[in-house]
Amino acid sequence: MNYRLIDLKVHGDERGKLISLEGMKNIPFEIKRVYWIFDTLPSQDRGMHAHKKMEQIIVAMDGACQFVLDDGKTREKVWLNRPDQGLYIGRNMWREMKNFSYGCKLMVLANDYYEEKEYIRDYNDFLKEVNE
Ligand code: T46
Repeated sequence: MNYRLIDLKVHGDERGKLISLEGMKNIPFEIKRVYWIFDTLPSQDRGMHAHKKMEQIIVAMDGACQFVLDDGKTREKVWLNRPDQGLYIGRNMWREMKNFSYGCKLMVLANDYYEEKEYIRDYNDFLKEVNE
């Protein structure tokens, strides 16, 4: 499975906590794009796609959600609910995002610019791609 949870180093003192993300250091790629997801609802799932080349790190800055990750052979579930943990998802991984808490805030770092044609949004097409 081409994903892993990464523990992020926390700089903390009596004033609070700080985490720094740096491309090719604690993030395993050069960061080309940052986006965030907010105003989520438990009844609304997201994702349902894979990426041919995109690598991403997702951090739950606030709240929680569940990722279902699938490489075409195995399906695993991961909870994302800590601002000091990043979920790395590599290429060719089908993802579904479910069980959002109300107003969950996800920050996502990506190794490339947004390009819709790079998405595989049909599960059968994804299975064809990974089994080729
Ligand atoms: C992913 C998960 C974790 C843009 O115009 N630019 C962007 O950079 C992105 C990410 C999206 N969009 C547009 C495309 C759609 O019209 O924003 C709309 C919502 O995107 P989407 O339905 O793909 O959102 P999610 O939450 O299902 O998936 C997103 C990312 O697209 C995806 O790469 O891995 O978050």
